[in-house]
Amino acid sequence: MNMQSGRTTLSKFLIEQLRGRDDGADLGALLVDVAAAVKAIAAMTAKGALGGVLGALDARNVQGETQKKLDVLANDAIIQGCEWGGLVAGMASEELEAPYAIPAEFKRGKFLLVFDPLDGSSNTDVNVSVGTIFSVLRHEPEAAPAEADFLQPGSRQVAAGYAIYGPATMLVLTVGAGTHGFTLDREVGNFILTHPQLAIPEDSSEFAINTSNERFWEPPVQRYVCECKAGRSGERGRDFNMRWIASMVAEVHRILMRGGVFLYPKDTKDPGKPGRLRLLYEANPVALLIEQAGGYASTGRGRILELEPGALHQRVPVMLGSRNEVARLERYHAEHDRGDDQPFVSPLFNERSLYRPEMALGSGK
Ligand code: AFP
Repeated sequence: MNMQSGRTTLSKFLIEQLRGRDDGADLGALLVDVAAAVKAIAAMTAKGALGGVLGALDARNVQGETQKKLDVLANDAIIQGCEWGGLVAGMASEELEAPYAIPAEFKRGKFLLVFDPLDGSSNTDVNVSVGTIFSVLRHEPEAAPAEADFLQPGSRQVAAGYAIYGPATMLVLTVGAGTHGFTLDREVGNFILTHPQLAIPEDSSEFAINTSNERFWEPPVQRYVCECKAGRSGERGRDFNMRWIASMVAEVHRILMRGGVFLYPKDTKDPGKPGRLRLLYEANPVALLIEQAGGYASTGRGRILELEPGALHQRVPVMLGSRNEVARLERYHAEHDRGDDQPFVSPLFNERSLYRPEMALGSGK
């Protein structure tokens, strides 16, 4: 397969990568439709305040989160770009409580498209990189899909990807044969292959987590982060760097470019939530991209891609990136669950502080 970085367009790449697959032509056509919607979203985000699309709506989405104007516009761009081509049987979005049924005027296809139209949207008003995350599943039956048809484990994705609207707009995707990055040539309007076959280093000294939640984390996460902060003076014997952009797509992109680990663990701040990130349209697609690039994606207690979804907007704990760092996190969780870990008390709970483990582990106050 002749893939020239800097020359190969997305369409040519998909023709080559999907040649010979029984669903190849339709899958490629769907990804081209998604890429077209991404270009429309890129144009909207690039206008910033000049486009009149910043700010929040007086509305909340199914997650109970304030909806940004761009959340809705990005959602509509994907729906309108992908509903008519006879390639999808149905769609599901972070912004829609129930799955989107393809209007009767359009033919249904054999794929389900699941997406977060604008991840990191709390950053749009402060001009920080945001993204679109998408996942493609199969739906063979002729009948319109029910919600249960979307509840497939991430290992059954036939494609996954994200767009990152940063200084450059990039599309990063996998069709099951590696993870590859494309950069939008704005003058021509083409996505050009610039980062073929991305590979994540097995080791890293860079972690990303919202440390303001530290007192609410489970002990194995507190232990891991505490050791990273202790640097060369502690267990790890080397210094670590920390990043937090509050836009998962940007964190994942950095990890695909240079390694690292991203954590959004479950915390006791809201005991009813097993995590912040949604399984079907955030965790699963990025988990596939990370693992296709040689990394690993876990809940801390198991591989994300093997989870059987129980609900469309289900949340999960997410720890992903450099394989050896995520394996260490799983080991810490296993030791904790077996009661083998030393009674780890984070420095947060030392004699001088107001916090005691019984406060943090139980009530979360
Ligand atoms: P928004 O889309 O509501 O901005 O949430 C983004 C996100 O789901 C993920 O992209 C970030 O990593 C995470 O939330 C940021 O969470 P914090 O607000 O706790 O930093």
